[in-house]
Parts: sequence; C-alpha cells; structure tokens
Amino acid sequence: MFVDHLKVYAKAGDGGNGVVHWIRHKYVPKGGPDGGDGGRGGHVILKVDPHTDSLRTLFFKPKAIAEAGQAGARQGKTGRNGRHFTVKVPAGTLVHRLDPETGEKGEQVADLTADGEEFILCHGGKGGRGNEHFKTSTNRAPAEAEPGQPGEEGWFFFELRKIADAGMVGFPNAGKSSLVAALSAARPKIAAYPFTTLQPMVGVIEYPGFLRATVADIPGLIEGAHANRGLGHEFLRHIMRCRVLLFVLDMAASDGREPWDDLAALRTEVSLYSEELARRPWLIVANKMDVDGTRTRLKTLKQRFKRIEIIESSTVDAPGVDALKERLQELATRPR
Ligand SMILES: Nc1nc2c(ncn2[C@@H]2O[C@H](COP(=O)(O)OP(=O)(O)O)[C@@H](O)[C@H]2O)c(=O)[nH]1
Ligand SMILES: [Mg+2]
Repeated sequence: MFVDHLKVYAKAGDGGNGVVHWIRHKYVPKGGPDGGDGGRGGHVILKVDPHTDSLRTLFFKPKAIAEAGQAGARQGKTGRNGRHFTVKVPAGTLVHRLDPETGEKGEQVADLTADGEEFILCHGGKGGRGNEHFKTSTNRAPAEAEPGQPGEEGWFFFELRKIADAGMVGFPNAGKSSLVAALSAARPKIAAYPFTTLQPMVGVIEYPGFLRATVADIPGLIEGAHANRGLGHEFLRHIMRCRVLLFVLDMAASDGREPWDDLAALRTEVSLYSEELARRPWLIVANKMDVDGTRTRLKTLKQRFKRIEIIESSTVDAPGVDALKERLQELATRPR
C-alpha cells in the first residue's frame, strides 16, 4: 500500500514530577530535603530513512506518543528520562500543523529532505525540581516541589512531495526528454527537488479553463532497478510520486531492441519493486511513429498488450503529441 498523506496525532512525554522527601537516617531525626527532580519526557522525533518510501507505517496507527519522564526519588535521585518516539519517514516528507476541528492545514513545520535528517516534532516536557532545590538560608525544610511540564502535542498533516501528475518510464533514447519538451508550454525546467539526487525534468502543460498537468522525466530506470542497480531505487521511489505512469517506447527500435520486450522489462522492474506502483494507472506512449516500419511494430504491440491503452506520438512530425496531450487532460489535470 502506498500512503502519501495522512493526519497524525503526536504527543511528547510529560516531564516527571519533582518530589518532596526528607533525609531519614536512624540517628538523624530531622533530616533536610532530599527529593529528586523528575526526568524529562521523551520527544517525538521524525527521522528520514532511506528504506522507507511511503507513510504506510503511520497509516495503521496514526499516533506518535512518547514516554513520560519518571518522578524524582529520595536521596536526590533524578527520575529516568522518557524514551523518545521516533517515526521513520521518507525523504520528501512535508509536515504541516493541522486544526483538528476544521481539518485545515496550518503553518508548515518541517520539510525533510536528507537521509538521516532528524526533526523534533514535539518536545518532551521538562522534569519538575524536587524539594532539595528549594532549600535556602531562611527555609531549610521546604515542602515544595515542581510538577513536570506537559510534553508538546498536536495534530499534524504529513504528505509526500509530489514530483508530477504524470511520470515517464522508459529506456534511454525512447524520447522522454523530447516528449517533455514537445508537451510543455514553456521550456521544461530541471525541478529543484532537494530530496532526490536524480534530476527530474518537469514540463507544465497548460489547458484552457485554468487547468494544468505536470509531466516528469526522471532519468535512471534500467534493468535491475528493483534490485537497486544504478540509481534504480532512487528512480522508483520518485516515480511513486506521480499519479499516472507513461511507459514510453521507441517504436523505431533505434537501439536494436523491440518495443514489446522493452515494455515487458519495464513492467517487470516496476512490479518487482512495488505492487502498488504496478497498479497505478498507466498507458503506453508509442513514440517515434514518424519513422518507417513503425506501423508493423505497432500492430504486434497491440496484439501483445490487448487491454492496454496505446497512444501514438512523434516529437518530430505528424501526428505529434496532440493525442497524448488530450489524454493527459482527462487523466491528470488540476486547477492552476
Ligand atoms: N524520429 C524520431 N526521433 C525521436 C523522436 N523522439 C525523440 N527522438 C530522438 O531520439 C533520441 C533520444 O531522444 P531523447 O528525448 O533524448 O530520449 P530519452 O533518453 O528517452 O530522454 C534523440 O536523438 C531524439 O532526437 C521521435 O518522435 N521521432
Ligand atoms: Mg533524456
């Protein structure tokens, strides 16, 4: 299951109470104060984990609650600190405060990008001081101690940063970069997604009625990607963040491979990595249809993948990319 947004309740541990206690020895009838301090409550910590690619773990239990600190004890002993509660999140996780009543997203509190990065979402409460701290020259027997401070708490909205509405998957030279350029209203940009070492090219397609769709060309999918060959995992993690997948095929077989073999290999990589990703809406973009001999290949492709939608395209010639552009309007647009 791929979970890309959810509401989470987080509560850090309360601080332990300071205590009132008196030194008691057999032959010391009236001992001074020796009540210890309470321990600090545990923090709720978010940690970017390279092996986590969705917010799935939180989905089943959208609560992050850290342990309280223990109360102080006699002989000036400080209570044990509460254990931190650490939530593993993928790189590219955004966290906003959430109003639990209206469900509205408030200010952004975290934008986690680097593997290993940590962020304290809720701070544990400080422990209260025990009565040994309240001794003064005039009051040598204070019956006073502080309660621990409450740990921070709140509701939060976690989401994964989207790369694009549609993401392209294909072998090198299939024409992905050319397609992004041909589809885009403006020059496609290298998107600044700090959580990826790959550099996705993202083009914006504009439609009448203030609609737009974004389409991304993320380099790097090769055979063996699911087993993390090359930048395989990195690629697959990021293609997870596209709503629709476009499998781009070189119908001219420019590199000597047949397009149906390429498609089978690409689908295998995707399925081996994640079943969820394999179930994501997808279609075939049969590219380079301007080249001689591609009609025959298209027939074979259609026979082999009968139930899959195939859109013909060419980035250099008629029929161009209009059909793809139209289809993406139905599948992937959102308000500008
Ligand atoms: N004939 C033809 N060549 C294309 C088409 N699209 C891309 N190419 C060429 O195929 C090569 C690879 O294209 P590119 O967009 O860089 O592929 P990418 O590696 O998938 O990004 C380049 O030489 C392009 O000019 C097309 O529709 N028709
Ligand atoms: Mg390219």
